[in-house]
Amino acid sequence: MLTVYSDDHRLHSGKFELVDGEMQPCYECPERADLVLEAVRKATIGEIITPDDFGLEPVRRIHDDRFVDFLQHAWDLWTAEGRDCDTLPLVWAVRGMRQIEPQHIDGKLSYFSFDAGTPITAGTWRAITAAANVALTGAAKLRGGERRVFSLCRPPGHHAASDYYGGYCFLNNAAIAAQYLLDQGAKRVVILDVDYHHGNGTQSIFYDRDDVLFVSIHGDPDQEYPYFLGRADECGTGAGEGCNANFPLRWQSSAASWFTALDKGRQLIAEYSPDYVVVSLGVDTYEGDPISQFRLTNDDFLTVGRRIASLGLPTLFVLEGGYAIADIGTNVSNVLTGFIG
Ligand code: Q9C
Ligand code: ZN
Repeated sequence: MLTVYSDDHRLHSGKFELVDGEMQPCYECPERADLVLEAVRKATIGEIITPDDFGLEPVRRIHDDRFVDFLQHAWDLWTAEGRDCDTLPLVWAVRGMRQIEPQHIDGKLSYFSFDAGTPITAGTWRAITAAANVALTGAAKLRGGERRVFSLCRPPGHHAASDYYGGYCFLNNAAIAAQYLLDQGAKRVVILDVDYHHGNGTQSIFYDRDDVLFVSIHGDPDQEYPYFLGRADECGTGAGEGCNANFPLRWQSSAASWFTALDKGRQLIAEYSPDYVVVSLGVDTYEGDPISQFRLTNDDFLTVGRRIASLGLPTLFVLEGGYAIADIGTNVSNVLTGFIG
Protein backbone atom coordinates (compact mmCIF):
# COMPACT_ATOMS: atom_id res chain seq x y z
CA MET A 1 0.00 0.00 0.00
CA LEU A 2 1.27 3.46 -0.93
CA THR A 3 1.44 6.12 1.79
CA VAL A 4 1.39 9.85 0.97
CA TYR A 5 2.95 12.15 3.56
CA SER A 6 4.23 15.74 3.85
CA ASP A 7 6.37 17.22 6.64
CA ASP A 8 4.43 20.49 6.19
CA HIS A 9 1.82 19.27 8.68
CA ARG A 10 4.24 20.48 11.39
CA LEU A 11 3.60 24.09 10.34
CA HIS A 12 0.21 23.81 12.09
CA SER A 13 0.71 23.48 15.82
CA GLY A 14 -1.95 25.15 17.95
CA LYS A 15 -1.28 25.88 21.58
CA PHE A 16 -4.65 25.82 23.37
CA GLU A 17 -8.26 24.75 22.89
CA LEU A 18 -11.25 25.31 25.15
CA VAL A 19 -11.98 22.05 27.04
CA ASP A 20 -14.08 21.62 30.20
CA GLY A 21 -14.22 25.39 30.69
CA GLU A 22 -10.45 25.80 30.57
CA MET A 23 -7.73 26.47 28.01
CA GLN A 24 -5.85 23.18 27.58
CA PRO A 25 -3.02 22.07 25.28
CA CYS A 26 -4.31 21.04 21.84
CA TYR A 27 -5.00 17.32 21.45
CA GLU A 28 -4.52 17.66 17.71
CA CYS A 29 -0.70 18.00 17.66
CA PRO A 30 2.17 17.34 15.17
CA GLU A 31 3.35 14.34 17.19
CA ARG A 32 0.24 12.47 15.99
CA ALA A 33 1.34 12.40 12.37
CA ASP A 34 4.98 11.77 13.29
CA LEU A 35 3.97 8.68 15.28
CA VAL A 36 1.68 7.39 12.54
CA LEU A 37 4.49 7.80 9.99
CA GLU A 38 6.91 5.93 12.25
CA ALA A 39 4.43 3.06 12.70
CA VAL A 40 3.76 2.85 8.95
CA ARG A 41 7.53 2.64 8.37
CA LYS A 42 7.95 -0.09 10.98
CA ALA A 43 5.02 -2.11 9.68
CA THR A 44 6.61 -2.10 6.18
CA ILE A 45 3.25 -1.43 4.61
CA GLY A 46 4.82 -0.05 1.43
CA GLU A 47 6.43 2.95 -0.24
CA ILE A 48 6.06 6.42 1.30
CA ILE A 49 5.84 9.30 -1.21
CA THR A 50 5.51 13.10 -0.99
CA PRO A 51 2.49 14.89 -2.48
CA ASP A 52 2.21 16.77 -5.78
CA ASP A 53 0.86 20.33 -5.81
CA PHE A 54 -2.66 20.47 -7.25
CA GLY A 55 -3.19 24.20 -6.64
CA LEU A 56 -6.42 25.57 -5.24
CA GLU A 57 -8.81 24.58 -8.02
CA PRO A 58 -9.71 21.14 -6.54
CA VAL A 59 -10.04 22.79 -3.11
CA ARG A 60 -12.48 25.34 -4.54
CA ARG A 61 -14.60 22.48 -5.96
CA ILE A 62 -15.57 21.79 -2.31
CA HIS A 63 -15.04 25.06 -0.43
CA ASP A 64 -16.53 28.51 -1.06
CA ASP A 65 -14.16 31.11 -2.51
CA ARG A 66 -14.78 33.51 0.38
CA PHE A 67 -13.98 30.77 2.92
CA VAL A 68 -10.74 29.81 1.13
CA ASP A 69 -9.72 33.49 0.94
CA PHE A 70 -10.47 33.85 4.65
CA LEU A 71 -8.28 30.85 5.57
CA GLN A 72 -5.47 32.15 3.37
CA HIS A 73 -5.44 35.62 4.96
CA ALA A 74 -6.77 35.08 8.50
CA TRP A 75 -3.35 34.99 10.16
CA ASP A 76 -2.19 38.22 8.49
CA LEU A 77 -5.42 40.02 9.41
CA TRP A 78 -5.12 38.76 12.98
CA THR A 79 -1.48 39.80 13.46
CA ALA A 80 -2.23 43.18 11.81
CA GLU A 81 -4.37 43.86 14.92
CA GLY A 82 -1.24 43.47 17.04
CA ARG A 83 -1.69 39.89 18.23
CA ASP A 84 0.97 37.20 18.02
CA CYS A 85 -0.92 34.38 19.78
CA ASP A 86 -3.13 31.82 17.95
CA THR A 87 -6.62 32.87 16.83
CA LEU A 88 -9.74 31.59 18.56
CA PRO A 89 -13.32 32.78 17.94
CA LEU A 90 -15.51 34.03 20.78
CA VAL A 91 -19.07 34.41 19.51
CA TRP A 92 -21.38 32.73 16.98
CA ALA A 93 -24.41 33.78 14.94
CA VAL A 94 -27.20 31.67 16.45
CA ARG A 95 -30.98 31.64 15.83
CA GLY A 96 -32.31 34.98 14.64
CA MET A 97 -28.91 36.61 14.04
CA ARG A 98 -27.70 37.81 10.64
CA GLN A 99 -25.38 35.67 8.48
CA ILE A 100 -23.24 38.50 7.13
CA GLU A 101 -19.43 38.34 6.99
CA PRO A 102 -18.10 41.17 9.18
CA GLN A 103 -15.16 43.36 8.17
CA HIS A 104 -13.12 42.87 11.34
CA ILE A 105 -11.01 39.71 11.62
CA ASP A 106 -12.58 38.86 15.01
CA GLY A 107 -16.00 38.85 13.34
CA LYS A 108 -14.72 36.85 10.37
CA LEU A 109 -13.31 34.16 12.71
CA SER A 110 -16.77 33.83 14.26
CA TYR A 111 -18.55 33.84 10.91
CA PHE A 112 -16.42 31.05 9.42
CA SER A 113 -16.12 28.76 12.49
CA PHE A 114 -18.31 26.61 14.72
CA ASP A 115 -16.20 25.92 17.81
CA ALA A 116 -13.45 27.21 20.12
CA GLY A 117 -11.21 24.19 19.70
CA THR A 118 -9.56 25.09 16.43
CA PRO A 119 -6.80 27.73 16.58
CA ILE A 120 -5.26 29.26 13.46
CA THR A 121 -1.46 29.73 13.65
CA ALA A 122 1.23 31.29 11.46
CA GLY A 123 1.72 28.08 9.46
CA THR A 124 -1.85 26.83 9.33
CA TRP A 125 -2.50 27.81 5.69
CA ARG A 126 0.60 25.99 4.42
CA ALA A 127 -0.19 22.91 6.52
CA ILE A 128 -3.82 22.65 5.41
CA THR A 129 -3.00 23.10 1.71
CA ALA A 130 -0.30 20.44 2.10
CA ALA A 131 -2.86 18.09 3.70
CA ALA A 132 -5.26 18.69 0.79
CA ASN A 133 -2.42 17.85 -1.62
CA VAL A 134 -1.70 14.67 0.35
CA ALA A 135 -5.35 13.62 -0.09
CA LEU A 136 -5.40 14.65 -3.77
CA THR A 137 -2.18 12.77 -4.53
CA GLY A 138 -3.76 9.67 -2.98
CA ALA A 139 -6.85 10.12 -5.13
CA ALA A 140 -4.73 10.59 -8.27
CA LYS A 141 -2.88 7.35 -7.49
CA LEU A 142 -6.21 5.51 -7.27
CA ARG A 143 -7.20 6.98 -10.66
CA GLY A 144 -3.85 5.74 -11.94
CA GLY A 145 -4.75 2.17 -10.99
CA GLU A 146 -3.51 1.75 -7.40
CA ARG A 147 -5.99 -0.34 -5.38
CA ARG A 148 -5.11 1.04 -1.94
CA VAL A 149 -3.50 4.24 -0.74
CA PHE A 150 -3.08 5.87 2.66
CA SER A 151 -3.12 9.68 2.72
CA LEU A 152 -1.49 10.59 6.04
CA CYS A 153 -3.31 13.92 6.36
CA ARG A 154 -2.87 16.38 9.17
CA PRO A 155 -4.66 18.49 10.25
CA PRO A 156 -7.82 16.40 9.78
CA GLY A 157 -10.79 17.48 7.66
CA HIS A 158 -14.16 15.84 8.24
CA HIS A 159 -15.68 18.56 10.47
CA ALA A 160 -14.97 21.27 7.86
CA ALA A 161 -17.92 22.16 5.61
CA SER A 162 -17.95 24.19 2.40
CA ASP A 163 -17.81 27.45 4.37
CA TYR A 164 -16.91 26.78 7.98
CA TYR A 165 -14.07 25.24 10.02
CA GLY A 166 -13.95 23.61 13.46
CA GLY A 167 -13.25 20.33 15.25
CA TYR A 168 -9.51 20.70 14.42
CA CYS A 169 -10.46 20.76 10.71
CA PHE A 170 -10.08 23.51 8.07
CA LEU A 171 -10.18 21.94 4.59
CA ASN A 172 -12.14 18.72 4.14
CA ASN A 173 -9.38 16.46 2.77
CA ALA A 174 -11.64 13.42 2.21
CA ALA A 175 -14.32 15.48 0.44
CA ILE A 176 -11.71 17.15 -1.78
CA ALA A 177 -10.32 13.71 -2.71
CA ALA A 178 -13.80 12.28 -3.42
CA GLN A 179 -14.69 15.26 -5.64
CA TYR A 180 -11.41 14.85 -7.51
CA LEU A 181 -12.22 11.18 -8.22
CA LEU A 182 -15.61 12.24 -9.62
CA ASP A 183 -14.10 15.07 -11.68
CA GLN A 184 -11.62 12.60 -13.16
CA GLY A 185 -14.40 10.31 -14.36
CA ALA A 186 -15.72 8.23 -11.46
CA LYS A 187 -19.51 7.84 -11.36
CA ARG A 188 -20.05 7.07 -7.68
CA VAL A 189 -17.86 7.40 -4.59
CA VAL A 190 -18.52 6.27 -1.01
CA ILE A 191 -17.11 8.12 1.99
CA LEU A 192 -17.05 5.74 4.96
CA ASP A 193 -16.37 7.76 8.11
CA VAL A 194 -15.18 5.60 11.02
CA ASP A 195 -13.88 8.50 13.15
CA TYR A 196 -15.47 8.60 16.63
CA HIS A 197 -17.04 11.99 15.86
CA HIS A 198 -19.73 12.57 13.26
CA GLY A 199 -18.32 13.95 10.00
CA ASN A 200 -20.72 16.88 9.94
CA GLY A 201 -18.71 18.75 7.32
CA THR A 202 -18.60 15.87 4.87
CA GLN A 203 -22.29 15.10 5.38
CA SER A 204 -23.32 18.71 4.74
CA ILE A 205 -21.14 19.01 1.62
CA PHE A 206 -22.75 16.02 -0.12
CA TYR A 207 -26.20 15.99 1.53
CA ASP A 208 -28.21 16.83 -1.63
CA ARG A 209 -26.14 14.71 -4.05
CA ASP A 210 -26.48 11.14 -5.30
CA ASP A 211 -22.90 10.73 -6.60
CA VAL A 212 -21.48 10.41 -3.06
CA LEU A 213 -22.84 8.03 -0.43
CA PHE A 214 -21.80 9.14 3.07
CA VAL A 215 -21.82 6.48 5.80
CA SER A 216 -20.77 7.38 9.36
CA ILE A 217 -20.50 5.53 12.69
CA HIS A 218 -20.05 7.91 15.63
CA GLY A 219 -20.93 9.08 19.12
CA ASP A 220 -24.64 9.91 19.47
CA PRO A 221 -25.08 13.69 19.01
CA ASP A 222 -27.42 13.66 22.01
CA GLN A 223 -24.27 13.07 24.07
CA GLU A 224 -21.32 13.88 21.89
CA TYR A 225 -19.62 16.60 19.85
CA PRO A 226 -20.52 18.05 17.36
CA TYR A 227 -24.04 17.73 18.86
CA PHE A 228 -25.95 19.42 16.03
CA LEU A 229 -25.66 16.87 13.22
CA GLY A 230 -25.31 13.09 12.95
CA ARG A 231 -28.71 11.70 13.90
CA ALA A 232 -30.05 8.49 12.35
CA ASP A 233 -32.94 10.26 10.62
CA GLU A 234 -30.58 12.36 8.45
CA CYS A 235 -30.86 10.44 5.17
CA GLY A 236 -30.07 13.07 2.51
CA THR A 237 -32.31 15.46 0.61
CA GLY A 238 -33.51 15.96 -2.98
CA ALA A 239 -31.38 13.90 -5.38
CA GLY A 240 -29.33 12.87 -2.33
CA GLU A 241 -32.22 11.22 -0.52
CA GLY A 242 -31.03 7.77 0.60
CA CYS A 243 -27.35 8.72 0.09
CA ASN A 244 -26.58 9.57 3.72
CA ALA A 245 -26.51 6.97 6.50
CA ASN A 246 -25.71 7.75 10.13
CA PHE A 247 -25.10 5.14 12.82
CA PRO A 248 -24.99 7.04 16.13
CA LEU A 249 -23.96 4.92 19.14
CA ARG A 250 -24.16 5.74 22.84
CA TRP A 251 -21.11 6.35 25.04
CA GLN A 252 -19.42 3.09 26.11
CA SER A 253 -20.99 1.12 23.26
CA SER A 254 -19.29 -2.27 22.88
CA ALA A 255 -16.95 -3.13 20.02
CA ALA A 256 -19.58 -5.72 18.99
CA SER A 257 -22.23 -3.04 18.47
CA TRP A 258 -19.71 -0.88 16.59
CA PHE A 259 -18.99 -3.79 14.21
CA THR A 260 -22.72 -4.44 13.78
CA ALA A 261 -23.06 -0.84 12.58
CA LEU A 262 -20.07 -1.33 10.25
CA ASP A 263 -21.72 -4.44 8.78
CA LYS A 264 -24.92 -2.48 8.06
CA GLY A 265 -22.82 0.24 6.47
CA ARG A 266 -20.95 -2.29 4.35
CA GLN A 267 -24.28 -3.65 3.11
CA LEU A 268 -25.34 -0.16 1.98
CA ILE A 269 -21.97 0.42 0.33
CA ALA A 270 -22.16 -2.86 -1.60
CA GLU A 271 -25.69 -2.01 -2.82
CA TYR A 272 -24.53 1.45 -3.96
CA SER A 273 -21.75 -0.20 -6.03
CA PRO A 274 -19.26 2.69 -6.01
CA ASP A 275 -16.11 3.03 -8.11
CA TYR A 276 -14.07 4.01 -5.04
CA VAL A 277 -14.24 4.08 -1.27
CA VAL A 278 -12.69 6.97 0.66
CA VAL A 279 -12.32 6.07 4.35
CA SER A 280 -12.27 8.93 6.83
CA LEU A 281 -9.96 7.05 9.17
CA GLY A 282 -10.15 8.25 12.74
CA VAL A 283 -8.86 5.94 15.46
CA ASP A 284 -10.42 7.92 18.31
CA THR A 285 -12.83 4.96 18.69
CA TYR A 286 -9.98 3.41 20.69
CA GLU A 287 -10.74 2.46 24.32
CA GLY A 288 -7.80 4.59 25.51
CA ASP A 289 -8.70 7.76 23.62
CA PRO A 290 -8.63 10.77 25.97
CA ILE A 291 -11.61 12.61 24.45
CA SER A 292 -13.82 9.72 23.30
CA GLN A 293 -16.14 7.10 24.77
CA PHE A 294 -16.00 3.98 22.57
CA ARG A 295 -14.24 0.70 23.38
CA LEU A 296 -12.26 -0.59 20.39
CA THR A 297 -9.00 -2.39 21.28
CA ASN A 298 -5.67 -2.39 19.40
CA ASP A 299 -6.61 -5.75 17.83
CA ASP A 300 -10.08 -4.56 16.86
CA PHE A 301 -8.43 -2.17 14.40
CA LEU A 302 -7.05 -5.17 12.47
CA THR A 303 -10.66 -6.32 12.10
CA VAL A 304 -11.71 -2.83 10.96
CA GLY A 305 -9.17 -3.09 8.12
CA ARG A 306 -10.19 -6.65 7.18
CA ARG A 307 -13.89 -5.81 7.04
CA ILE A 308 -13.30 -2.75 4.87
CA ALA A 309 -11.10 -4.86 2.58
CA SER A 310 -13.92 -7.39 2.16
CA LEU A 311 -15.79 -4.77 0.08
CA GLY A 312 -13.20 -5.51 -2.62
CA LEU A 313 -13.07 -1.89 -3.83
CA PRO A 314 -10.21 0.54 -4.60
CA THR A 315 -9.79 2.39 -1.31
CA LEU A 316 -8.23 5.64 -0.17
CA PHE A 317 -7.64 5.97 3.58
CA VAL A 318 -7.55 9.60 4.77
CA LEU A 319 -6.35 10.20 8.33
CA GLU A 320 -8.80 12.05 10.62
CA GLY A 321 -8.79 11.89 14.45
CA GLY A 322 -7.15 9.77 17.16
CA TYR A 323 -5.64 11.35 20.27
CA ALA A 324 -4.22 8.48 22.32
CA ILE A 325 -0.65 9.39 21.43
CA ALA A 326 0.92 6.15 22.74
CA ASP A 327 -1.35 4.01 20.55
CA ILE A 328 -2.18 6.08 17.48
CA GLY A 329 0.63 4.49 15.43
CA THR A 330 -0.36 0.93 16.31
CA ASN A 331 -4.06 1.59 15.75
CA VAL A 332 -3.63 3.18 12.31
CA SER A 333 -1.08 0.64 11.11
CA ASN A 334 -3.35 -2.17 12.37
CA VAL A 335 -6.19 -0.91 10.16
CA LEU A 336 -3.85 -0.78 7.17
CA THR A 337 -2.22 -4.18 7.77
CA GLY A 338 -5.66 -5.69 8.41
CA PHE A 339 -6.78 -4.24 5.09
CA ILE A 340 -3.77 -5.64 3.20
CA GLY A 341 -4.44 -9.06 4.76
N1 Q9C B 1 -14.74 17.06 25.42
C1 Q9C B 1 -11.60 15.05 15.13
O1 Q9C B 1 -11.54 13.97 15.68
N2 Q9C B 1 -13.62 18.76 21.09
N3 Q9C B 1 -12.04 16.15 15.75
C2 Q9C B 1 -14.47 17.89 21.78
C3 Q9C B 1 -14.18 16.99 24.07
C4 Q9C B 1 -13.61 18.69 19.65
C5 Q9C B 1 -12.49 16.09 17.12
C6 Q9C B 1 -14.53 18.20 23.24
C7 Q9C B 1 -13.30 17.33 19.09
C8 Q9C B 1 -12.99 17.40 17.62
C9 Q9C B 1 -11.11 15.21 13.71
ZN1 ZN C 1 -12.80 12.43 15.85
